[in-house]
Amino acid sequence: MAEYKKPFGVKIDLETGVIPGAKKLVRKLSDLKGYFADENAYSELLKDDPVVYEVYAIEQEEKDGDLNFATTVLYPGKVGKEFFFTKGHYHAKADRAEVYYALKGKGGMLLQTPEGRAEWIPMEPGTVVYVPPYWAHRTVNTGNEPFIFLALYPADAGHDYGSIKEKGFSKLVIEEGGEVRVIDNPRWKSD
Ligand code: S6P
Ligand code: ZN
Repeated sequence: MAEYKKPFGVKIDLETGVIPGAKKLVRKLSDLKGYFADENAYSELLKDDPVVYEVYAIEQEEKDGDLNFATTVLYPGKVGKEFFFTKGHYHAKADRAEVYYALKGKGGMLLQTPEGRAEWIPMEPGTVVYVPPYWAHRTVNTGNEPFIFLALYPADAGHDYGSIKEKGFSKLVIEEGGEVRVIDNPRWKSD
């Protein structure tokens, strides 16, 4: 017989992104060593070691069929010309998809196949992004206030950070002349 969990509702604070009762994770600049293109700018900013993003997650046991959800509060800032971003990951179960819903601020999502084919999707409050199976995904704050969004993902998706940590994305999201630009990553090498 099925085991019935108790349904529940929670209210996301739409100003701060906080989900009451959620597990909180904090990522500071020091947790993102090697991720940004401009290493001198990174070292300089590391003296302050700002918080880059926080995640509030309500997660279930890693079982097929169940769902997790989490908000992310991605702070505004840049390392050199490159906007603050989340680490980015594939799912450990690579065929697991995900949906994002933007709540506050301005940003976008960089997605990439393992071969390095990239897509950039701008996001503002109300934007829903479908992350298909097999695509790595990273969010980027291109605005001046916290960029807050909700993510819904299978409970058994897991995270695979390794390849993005090593190789990054094939594109960088930078500010140039007051504009948001998506450019080729000069350090990107396909296998
Ligand atoms: C989980 C989902 C998000 C991210 C969060 C932080 O599948 O995609 O909740 O975990 O935005 O990003 P990252 O890349 O550090 O996990
Ligand atoms: Zn994910």
